[in-house]
Amino acid sequence: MTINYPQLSPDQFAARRKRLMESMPNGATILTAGHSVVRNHDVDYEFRQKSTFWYITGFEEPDAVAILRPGASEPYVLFVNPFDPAYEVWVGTRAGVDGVTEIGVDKAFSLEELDEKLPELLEGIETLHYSLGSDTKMDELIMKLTTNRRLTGQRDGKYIKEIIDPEPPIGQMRLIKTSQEIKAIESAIEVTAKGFEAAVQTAAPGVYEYEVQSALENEFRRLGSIRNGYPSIVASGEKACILHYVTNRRQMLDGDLILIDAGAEVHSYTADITRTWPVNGRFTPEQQAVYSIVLEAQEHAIAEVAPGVTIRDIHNKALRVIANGLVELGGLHESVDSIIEEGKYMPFYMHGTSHWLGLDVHDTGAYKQDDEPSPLQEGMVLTVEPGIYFGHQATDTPAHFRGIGIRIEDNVLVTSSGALNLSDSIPKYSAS
Ligand SMILES: [Mn+2]
Repeated sequence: MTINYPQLSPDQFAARRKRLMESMPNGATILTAGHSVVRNHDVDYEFRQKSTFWYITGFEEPDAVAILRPGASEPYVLFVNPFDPAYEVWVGTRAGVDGVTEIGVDKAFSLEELDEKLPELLEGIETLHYSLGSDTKMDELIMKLTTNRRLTGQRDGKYIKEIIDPEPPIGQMRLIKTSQEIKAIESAIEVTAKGFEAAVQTAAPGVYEYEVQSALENEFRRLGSIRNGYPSIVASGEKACILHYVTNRRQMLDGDLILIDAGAEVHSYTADITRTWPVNGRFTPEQQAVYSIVLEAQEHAIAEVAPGVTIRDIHNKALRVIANGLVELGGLHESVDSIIEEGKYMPFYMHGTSHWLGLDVHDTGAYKQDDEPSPLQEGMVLTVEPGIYFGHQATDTPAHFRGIGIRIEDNVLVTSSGALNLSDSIPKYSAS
């Protein structure tokens, strides 16, 4: 059973390029694709396109270079790996120069022509929108171009006056999701939900974490998610206190909790879901007490999400419940206000409550504007994921809480009037 999730339509990408060119009308924008990376000997890591490049081009192949020149007769130029009969036999098909004209490119070239064509395409242009340092080969070409233009500029008066990083403004564009993007995220969450169902079925005392990971990700693949949005965290017992634990090799014991933080990727958009539950189906009183606090913190934080509210407001809601809970549990002894003001909760809750979600699990887009937290707007998608961890760093923990790590995470869409928890249907253990 494969679910057919709607692809983003080509006009989405065309609209993004139009917006990009309208917002950067002077000069040219240069965006580079990712490159294959060697894993070992002659084996590469699985390639996944750079998110920003994909966002603007929708092109999945490595090494490509996109040049956007507002006002030019051929504003959208794409350099791609050429058709290669040997590659076709060994690896598979490539779009090639002819193939990409079908995806809205005004003019395509082979990458073999990049060195020669780049100065021609940028002739007379004095402003470059390019992320210096993002691509070694392109960095060199830009340096060479800048140097040459400084010399020829003596004759024609034109030189590269400025190089502006386009990544932050594109990041701001990526923050507000269209209905098609929201649909892709919802599809990713739908697949992730099925994965968690299988994981709950599989987790039990004696089972290894990787077996649960296998059940989870088997559902992802079976339902058409070709890859994860990030490596699955399948952490049992005290491993749950390691925030980005991906070793996933421990054998689960009776009485353990298991924490899974995972997300299927659908059309390059990812879910980011965390659930924590007892592997034998029953909380100990200590686990129950901690879990109840985290769940309450999460409910308070989700209820806070609305246009105009900031991620700091959401974090503060969660923090207050957690600080209060840590006092009740006996982990901390000061007043809730001083725990928050002096950051005494940090050994137990050392991460933020929310981050942006989209093409990247920690999606781009600024969290602050002019030193103030950015107010949420309709169309933003963020996580809400409080946790409490009694790991090695929490030295004053009462002994019976040692090794307990709990996080609960949902993906929330900001709507015109409030918020929609997109992952509400993924079951949570209730607090009582
Ligand atoms: Mn997250």
